This record gives sequence, structure tokens and C-alpha cells, in this order.
Amino acid sequence: MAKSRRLSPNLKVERYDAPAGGWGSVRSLARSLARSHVPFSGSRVLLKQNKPDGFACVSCAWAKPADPRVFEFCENGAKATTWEITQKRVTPGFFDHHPVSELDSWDDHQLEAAGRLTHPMRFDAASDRYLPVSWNEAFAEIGRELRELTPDSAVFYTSGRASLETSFMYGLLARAYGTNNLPDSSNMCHETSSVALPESIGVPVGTCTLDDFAKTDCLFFFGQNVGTSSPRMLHQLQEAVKRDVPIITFNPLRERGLIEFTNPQAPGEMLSGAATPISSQYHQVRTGGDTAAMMGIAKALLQLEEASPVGGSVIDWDFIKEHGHGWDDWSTAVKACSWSGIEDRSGLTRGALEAAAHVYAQKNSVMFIYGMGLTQHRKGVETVQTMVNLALMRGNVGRPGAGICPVRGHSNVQGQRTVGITEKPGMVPADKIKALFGIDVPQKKGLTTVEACKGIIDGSVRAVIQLGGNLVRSVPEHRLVVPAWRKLRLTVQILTKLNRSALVHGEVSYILPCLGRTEIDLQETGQQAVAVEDSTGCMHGSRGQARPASPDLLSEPRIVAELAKATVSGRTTISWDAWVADYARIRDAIASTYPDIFHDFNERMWKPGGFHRPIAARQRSWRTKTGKANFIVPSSLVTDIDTPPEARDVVQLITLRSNGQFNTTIYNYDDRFRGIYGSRLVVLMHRNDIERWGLKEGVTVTLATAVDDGVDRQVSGLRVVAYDIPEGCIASYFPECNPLLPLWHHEEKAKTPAAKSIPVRVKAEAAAV
Ligand SMILES: Nc1nc2c(c(=O)[nH]1)N[C@H]1C(S)=C(S)[C@@H](COP(=O)(O)OP(=O)(O)OC[C@H]3O[C@@H](n4cnc5c(=O)[nH]c(N)nc54)[C@H](O)[C@@H]3O)O[C@H]1N2
Ligand SMILES: Nc1nc2c(c(=O)[nH]1)N[C@H]1C(S)=C(S)[C@@H](COP(=O)(O)OP(=O)(O)OC[C@H]3O[C@@H](n4cnc5c(=O)[nH]c(N)nc54)[C@H](O)[C@@H]3O)O[C@H]1N2
Ligand SMILES: [Mo]
Repeated sequence: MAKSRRLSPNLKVERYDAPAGGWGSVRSLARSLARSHVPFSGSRVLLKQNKPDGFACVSCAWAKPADPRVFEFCENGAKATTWEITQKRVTPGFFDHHPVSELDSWDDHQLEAAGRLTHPMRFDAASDRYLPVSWNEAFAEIGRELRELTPDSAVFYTSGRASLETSFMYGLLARAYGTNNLPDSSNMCHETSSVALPESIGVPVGTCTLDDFAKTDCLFFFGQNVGTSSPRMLHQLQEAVKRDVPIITFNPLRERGLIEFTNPQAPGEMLSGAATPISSQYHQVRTGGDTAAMMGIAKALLQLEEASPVGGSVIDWDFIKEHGHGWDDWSTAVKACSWSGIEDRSGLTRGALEAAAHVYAQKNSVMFIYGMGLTQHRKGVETVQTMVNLALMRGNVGRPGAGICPVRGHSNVQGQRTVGITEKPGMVPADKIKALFGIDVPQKKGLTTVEACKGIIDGSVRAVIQLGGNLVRSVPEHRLVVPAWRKLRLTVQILTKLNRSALVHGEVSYILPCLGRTEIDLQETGQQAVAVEDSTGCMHGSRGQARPASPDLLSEPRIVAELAKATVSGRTTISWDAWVADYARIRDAIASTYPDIFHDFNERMWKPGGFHRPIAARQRSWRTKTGKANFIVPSSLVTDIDTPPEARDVVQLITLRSNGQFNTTIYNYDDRFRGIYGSRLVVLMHRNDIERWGLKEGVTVTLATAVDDGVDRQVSGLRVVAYDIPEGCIASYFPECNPLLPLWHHEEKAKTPAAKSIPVRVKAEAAAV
């Protein structure tokens, strides 16, 4: 195949065989500084990123070390910062020039690239424009509107970026108002882990910290695209590889960051072009085939154990006896699984899985890292639990260098759950909240994100408040959600940048622009700081460094406090103004509510490397129903349960993120690591599949969801790109493909949309080029 192919005037595809990191990432960073019109002073702000005295990156949630590098950020973190500190502005004058119906024709990139919002705005139907409004008027009307609704018809969404302080207040606001309708981005992301892990090991989060990377003997890596989604982790992986730690990867796509890496911050490596190979084994599993692959590895382990001259050299019997529950059922199920079934479902050979098991059996301390490739499936909970079983077989939870490591998405998504953003009332200490703040936590379960969408479609939800996020793009089922969204009575977007969710608006609609985390937040008692929790359960302080984008912006804590005063005044004992004057008081309140995790919060948040929350499973204390670590048997190897087995022309669509995006924020149209430039409207297919359907690389196709429920779901104009992906699997980008995702096609228990296996048919378009 030619190294570089032009498939249309704006689409170029090439084989990208440079390492992740390296000069490519330096060039890309320089371009994003220039595009956002960020002068060199912007790079001074970057030096404070992820530093103990600086701000926590607004991009991913990866851990921040106690002894940071000079540049403790990656290409994508830097992009996120420059995107936020851009010099471009969306002022009231901008809205005057552009009616809402015109803006609605702009694409996601154009909307956010227009710059930072500067002023609170209210939609005016007569002129089809957003008009400036005073903050006081905005809060008063939103409060009035909310008070007129029944509490359960309002939804308080938050994207995982808002700080611990803001999130805590937001939870209290919703509960004082009378609802647990507090869905967050986690509902589309790692909710699968939050359901799977408590049943298996009694904690809702991972058990690994950064220290474990320095002590581990082997890493298993499932369905996480480290080079794009959490690039700073590449440093830990590189260090591990240099200690000869094998990395065994399962991913349908050969992702660059999992193949090789050049540390852009190591001059020697940059000059010599030396790259560190990352994965020692790379298994291109079929999408949804991980449960089968894990069963295969487990089966091979049992066989190795049986064949070993000294019993117990492979299976950790002492651990299982003392800590395990359900071994007999598990080992029986593993033995009952046929190799042919495993090979068929995983798309991997017995030999390949035995090779993985062979390495695993020889290594002492092993970590299991994973991302959306496991969580966004119909049976994702079972897959995560099967992976935990694999860890438990060799006692790999609760000792140094070993454990379970879900890689979280948004920079504080894990922390939001920790301080009460959840639709499940049982997850918050109701008695404390009553005693401390005079709020009765409603006992009715609230709506998840998927349930909120259902409510929007059926009309039972009347108001959506979004603290960050862009639900109109990030949720499934656009064809039904978007028109229903327009019928909402009230939509409020607390945002830094303009996005589609502000344009597809309700009858009464507000844009409330806020400070970003990189910005200096001045309140009555001086400059304020906030805190976030990273993927490893570590809390960090964060102090903004950049001048606010506009003098009219309010901080998120202030906006939430004002909304609370306008909506639930007299229903709590909280002195909202005092909290806003000094965020340390909010942290004291968090510490009183969750003392085990947050005692002495204000002092400890500045500890280099942050402070850890206690995670019982790390100490081998199992807060499960059995009091043990549970081997939970998956119900079946079949994960694509919405695809009839006889449907030969149906393929499984994986929706991907590119290297040029952060969720619905599209920085540019390139996906450098996958060698795709200039367009996101592509579909990656195996050569044999292209041939089978009589297509050619470069033609345009329509994808249609292959389910029969009366809803027509199609996305057109996608150009076929030949790609190294298993046959029967195709890939395209999120959010462009979200119209294909049925709302009910979600993880069975966790309700996480199954965005990594959407059954679709590929249809050639008549006017193909
Ligand atoms: N630059 C950047 N960083 C981000 C984000 C972003 O959009 N851009 N988003 C943030 C957020 S909110 C999140 S949740 C994380 C997401 O980060 P990831 O967890 O990396 O999620 P995805 O990028 O969606 O892709 C997951 C990977 O799973 C693979 N995969 C797909 N199906 C399967 C499968 O069935 N099995 C296996 N084993 N692998 C599979 C895909 O090929 C892909 O490499 O990143 C965060 N960081
Ligand atoms: N098909 C498919 N769908 C998916 C996924 C997938 O892999 N495939 N991934 C899912 C996942 S993992 C996630 S997490 C969701 C994400 O979904 P969301 O949480 O809905 O979306 P984001 O794109 O993260 O939100 C971006 C918006 O947040 C606003 N924003 C940015 N910074 C700030 C800030 O500091 N404060 C405030 N208040 N606002 C800010 C900006 O205006 C920006 O437009 O999407 C999910 N949807
Ligand atoms: Mo996410």
C-alpha cells in the first residue's frame, strides 16, 4: 500500500510509522499555540501545568507525580490549555452578527474555535439571537423557572471537569431542590467500572497508584489508547519497558502510542530519534472479544498449573483460600469454555492467548490497565469482572506493583463521584448532609444520562442544566434527542466555549460563561484554588495562572452558589456567600461530610503528588457482600447481543476519538497517530471487507444501524479508508457517528452506551468518487 494516499481533495491518509511523542508532538504543539493565537506568555502558563504549585491539567485524569518533569504536560494537555487560554473571544457582538440558526450550521470545531465566551446571554426567539443579560437577571429567572417545575423533571448534568468544590456544591443544590437527577459524564464512560468493581473487590475505583508502575513486573493493557487519551502515562510505560517489564496489549487497532514512544522531553532521545518499543505482545482482538480472550488466558493458566511439576506455581492458592470467593464456579466455567468458542469470539488464536498466559504465569506483580474498549459494551461489566478474575487467580490485587487500573477520562470525573455527584442516593451520607446542611437527601433514585435522554424524548424531563459538557453531541440517538431537546422548557449551559448544546436550545435558554481552571480566580478573601482527584485516587490542589478571558466571567462555585440562592433559598443552612468568599470553607464542609477521605483537606491538598484516598482493596480488605474478593462468572462469551448470529452482512462499529479532539471539542481535523489528515468523515475498514462489499478505498458510504426498532439511523458521506483492523469490525469517529447509537444499546447493568460495538450495515453511495 502506498505510504501516502489522497482520497479526496481534503482527505489524506498515510501510514504513520513515527513513534508517539517525538518531534511530531512538538510540531503539533507549536501549531496549536499559533492557531489559538496564544503568545509566548501562554507557554509560561504551561510550565505551571500539573505542578504542585500550579494547576491541574484540564485534559485527562492521569496521575500527577510528586517530582514533576520541567514540562509536566503532553501534547494534548498543552492543546487543552491553549484552547482555553486562546485570545479569541465570543462577545455579545459576535452573537449580534450570527443568528442561532446560522450558528447551528457551523461544525463542532468552528463553534469552539470562535473563542471564549465573555458574557452571560439569554436566547431571544424574536430575533433568533442570544442577547446579553445581567447575571442577576439570569439567576433570578432560572431560579423562578426551576421553582415552577417538579424537581424530578429537572436534570443537573455535569461533565467530569468541574472541581471537587464545585461538584460538591452542585450535588447539594440538586438535593436541596429535591432531586437526585445528577447524571455525569461517567454515565457514558467508566460507570461500567463503578458497577463491576464494587461487586468484585468492594471498591468503585482502581487499586493502583503511580508507585505501582515502578514496582510492577508486567502490564496487561486492554482497550485504552494511551498515546492520545492519557499521553503522560507513556512516561510510566517507557520507564517500565526500560526495566524489561513486558506490556501485553489487547486492542483491535494498532495504536501508535502502544507501539513505540520517543520522550519529547529527553534531548538525547529526540536527537538520536531513538524510540522505545512499548507493547511486547499486541493482540488485535475483535471488538467485544475481550471476555473470550480473558477466558482463554485463564484456561491456559489452569493448563499450565496442571502441567507444572510443583503445584501452586501458577495459581495463587493461598490468596484464593484466604481472600477469594467463587473459585469453584469460575474454574469450572473456564474449563467448560471450548477453545473454538474462545477463538471464534475473540478473533485470536489459542497460541496467541497461550503466549499471553505464559508471560503472565511467570511474572510476580501484574497490573491490569483498561479504558473505553472494555467499558463501552453491552456486557462491559462482565468483561471488567472477568479481567479482575484473571488478576485474582495470581493474587494480583492488594500488593505493590499489582492491581486494577481503570484509566478515567475527564480530569475530575472520579472526584465528582467521590463528593456526591451520583444519581444513586445510597452513595451519599444522607444523615451527615442533613445534620451539616439541613438538606433531606431525596430517596428516589435519580436519572442516569441515558435515562435523562429517555425523559427528554418522552417529555417527562423539562429542564436541563449543564455544568460543562455538550450532551446534544455526546449522547446517543441524535435523531430523537435533538428535536426533543428543542421542546425543553429550560436549558442552561455553564460553559467556557460555545457548543451545539447552547444552539439546540429550550424555550428559555441561557449561556452562563465561567472561568476555566487555568485562570486566576479572585474572590473576597483573595485568589482561590480548587482540588481534583486523578485516576489513581489522588487529590491535588490547583491554582489558576492565566488572566481571565473576560472581566464578566464568574467562577463555577460562584455560579452554582447563585443558582442555589435563587432556587433553594431557605431550604438549607449553607451560607453560600461565605463559601464563595473562601473556598477553604467548602473544603472544610467536604472534609466534615467525608472525613475518611478528606480530613485536613486544606493542608493536604498541596502535598506534592497529592494525597491518596483510602482504597480498602489495596489493603486486601474486601467490602463486598461476601467479605471476599469475588470470582464472578460471565454469563456468556457473546457480547454483541443485539446482532442476530445469522446476519452475515452486519459489522461492529467502534466509535473512536482522534488525536485532534477532546470528546466533543474538536481541535482540528487530523488524527496524526492514525495517519488521517483533513477530514473526520472516514470509516476504517479491513481490505477484505472493502472487497467483500465491492467497495474501493476513497468511495463514500452510508452506515445504517442494523436493528429493527422502527427508528431510521444513518450517517452518510463517510469515506472508506483501508486500515489494519480485524475483519468484521469497522471504526469511525465520535461524535459524528452518535446518530447510529440506539439509546437502549447500552451496558446491561451500568447503562454506559455501548459505543464500541454498534451493529451496522455499510452501503455504497451512488455518487461515489
Ligand atoms: N486527547 C484526548 N484525551 C482524552 C479524551 C479525548 O477525547 N481526547 N477523552 C477523555 C475521556 S472523557 C476518556 S473516557 C478517555 C478515553 O480514552 P480511551 O479509553 O482510550 O477511549 P477511546 O479513545 O474511545 O478508545 C479506546 C480504545 O479502545 C479500543 N477498542 C475498541 N473496542 C475495543 C474492544 O472491544 N476491546 C479492546 N480491547 N479494545 C477496544 C480502540 O481501538 C481504542 O484504542 O480519554 C480522556 N482523554
Ligand atoms: N459514540 C460515542 N459517544 C461517546 C463516547 C464515545 O467513545 N463514543 N464517549 C463518552 C464519554 S467517555 C464521555 S466522558 C462523554 C463526554 O461528554 P460531555 O461531558 O457531554 O462532553 P465534553 O465534550 O467533554 O464537553 C465539552 C464542553 O465542555 C465545556 N467546558 C470546557 N471546559 C469547561 C470548564 O472548565 N467549565 C465548564 N463549565 N465547561 C467547560 C466546553 O464549552 C465544551 O464545549 O461522551 C461520551 N460519548
Ligand atoms: Mo469519558
